[in-house]
Amino acid sequence: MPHTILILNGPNLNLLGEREPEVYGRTTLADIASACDSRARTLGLTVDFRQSNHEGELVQWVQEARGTASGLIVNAAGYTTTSIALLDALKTFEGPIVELHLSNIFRREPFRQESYVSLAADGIICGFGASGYELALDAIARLVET
Ligand code: CA2
Repeated sequence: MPHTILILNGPNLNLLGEREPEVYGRTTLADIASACDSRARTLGLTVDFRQSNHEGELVQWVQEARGTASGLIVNAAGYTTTSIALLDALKTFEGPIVELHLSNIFRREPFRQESYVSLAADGIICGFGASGYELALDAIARLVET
């Protein structure tokens, strides 16, 4: 059975490609999901790609991932810097976690750098735009094998 990687996207990422293209690019979330599917196939992985604007739903999905997913890739968007609930859920997950951001949060406002997700993540990929998702899959493929 191939490993399943759950890719979680937080609030407003459903608007990717439609607003603020100068910051987040022109690629839509559907484009990213399809690029992830194809990268995952190459790596021998299965992806479960989701987006929610609701904190509780993201928490629920992390809880459900215990026992069904081998690794998590998380772009928690605005909840990155606010959600202790999401951090608590992530800490219960036993597999590897990669934190992901499209933009380089370290070149942006200081409040974007105070990440709760980082406290549960094995590593962070940020600043590579949409291709960061494929880089995150490459990274997690190595982590699930070790
Ligand atoms: O760079 C990232 O991926 C972020 O996680 C994106 C979040 C931001 O709050 C983080 O600091 C960094 C914002 C996601 C909002 O997505 C939009 C997409 C298109 C148009 C407007 C917002």
